[in-house]
Amino acid sequence: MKKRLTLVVVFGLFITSNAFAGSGSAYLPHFFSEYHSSGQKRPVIYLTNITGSAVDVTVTFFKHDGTVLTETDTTDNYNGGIIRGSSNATGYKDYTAPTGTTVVFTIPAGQQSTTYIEIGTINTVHQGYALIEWKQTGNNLVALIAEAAEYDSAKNDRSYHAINNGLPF
Ligand SMILES: [Ca+2]
Repeated sequence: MKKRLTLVVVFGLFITSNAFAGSGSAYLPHFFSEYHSSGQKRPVIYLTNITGSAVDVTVTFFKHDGTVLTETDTTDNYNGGIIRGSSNATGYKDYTAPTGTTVVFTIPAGQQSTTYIEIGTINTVHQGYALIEWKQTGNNLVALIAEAAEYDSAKNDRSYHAINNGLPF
């Protein structure tokens, strides 16, 4: 009887820990980045944490051939290399991001962070799609709202596209 009770308690703890861990994901259907003699096109993803606590984020850019776009700079620099971000993201890792991902970082409660591709090699193009994933301790069903932009330096202009139809995920 005592052994059965112990099993019930352990199983109950397992269920509880899973029930209070939030996660979600959304796709950016397409990105295009280019660096040529007359300027560059730079894809930007704006992610806003709409919850009251920090959210851990992973962004993976898949190239058109299905391989993962990874940082060429050999440091976790949010302001250098081809993968970039904003200074308010904590725990920023692009060079040492887990295998199979492009960049990981944490967005503080209520804040907005950006991540973008800035190619530094002339006549280089990357295009494909991106997967945005988040996780958080707590029971929030949604945590982020997101929008993407394509910045065109030749026109000094941006075009914006809502991710997940602008709905929280
Ligand atoms: Ca970088």
